[in-house]
Amino acid sequence: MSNYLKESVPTHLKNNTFTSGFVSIIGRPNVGKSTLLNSIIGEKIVITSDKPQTTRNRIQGIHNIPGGQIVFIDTPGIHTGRSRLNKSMDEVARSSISGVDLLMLVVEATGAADPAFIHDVLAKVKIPVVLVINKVDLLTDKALVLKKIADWAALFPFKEIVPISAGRNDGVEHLVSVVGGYLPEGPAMFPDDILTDMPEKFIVAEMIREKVFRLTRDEVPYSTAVVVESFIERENGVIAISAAIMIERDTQKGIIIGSKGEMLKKIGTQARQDIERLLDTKIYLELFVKVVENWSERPSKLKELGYE
Ligand SMILES: Nc1nc2c(ncn2[C@@H]2O[C@H](COP(=O)(O)OP(=O)(O)O)[C@@H](O)[C@H]2O)c(=O)[nH]1
Ligand SMILES: [Mg+2]
Repeated sequence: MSNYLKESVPTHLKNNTFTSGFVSIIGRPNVGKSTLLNSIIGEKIVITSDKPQTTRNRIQGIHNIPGGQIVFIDTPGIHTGRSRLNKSMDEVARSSISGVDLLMLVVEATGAADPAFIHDVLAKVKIPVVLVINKVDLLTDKALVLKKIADWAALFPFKEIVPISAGRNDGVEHLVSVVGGYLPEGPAMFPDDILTDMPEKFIVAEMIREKVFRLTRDEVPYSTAVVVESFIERENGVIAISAAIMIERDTQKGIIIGSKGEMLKKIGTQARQDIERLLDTKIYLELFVKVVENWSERPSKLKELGYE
């Protein structure tokens, strides 16, 4: 058990080579995968919420370290939902297991070790897997961490087991250096000044979608998609953005708009603050609400929205 707690020296620091690789962040919904990616990148590039299934796409965050570059891939949670969108999300999550150099499997410190899940997800996996036990801040008895490590270690030959709190940015730096130690020699895959492979327009749409997830209830978040329809950089540096919030039913329109437009205003204000922080400039944000019946079941719509 104690070898899981050792400090490992990353390969690229042992010799003078450049290390690079792709690392998928996988796990059940809501365990903190997106929070962890933001914590690693040091900026909010992916959205998070206390509702499961917030993340819908595969999003890469690029992290540069001295002598190396690690591309972390955030994924939707692995689950078994029934709608077409759910299936598409599950496929995205599962396909992220192949074609990468290492898997970071994230679990919650408060949950029990889960043999069925490990078997389902890791049965055929040959690449190194690092288990990340997240949300250790929620454990009242810190000694429990050792028991959790032992329980999970009994289920699979994890290369390392690292307890962290992504929400408090605790242990994340150590986790990254541990992961870096398992990556192969190779050149940088992205320029060293970009944080993600996703276009700004996409991230902006996601920031708006996050506010809908956080501020509305019931089925509304899951019925929402956001499309940035125009993104214009003015000469004074201000960026004018116009975006459509798409929902599936007329009845949801009232919830998004709110009485006297209050909800839409709140969504706009909070999203604008995030976008301004990310793009580091002043933003004008204009939001519309559009009803597109059953978009989450329509293949052509899903494609248009980038989900399939
Ligand atoms: N207490 C605590 N909450 C966390 C931590 N990391 C994430 N969360 C919360 O867990 C919820 C799900 O996080 P998210 O990153 O969206 O999970 P994902 O579905 O796995 O991507 C959010 O409410 C986060 O704020 C942590 O280290 N400690
Ligand atoms: Mg997520």
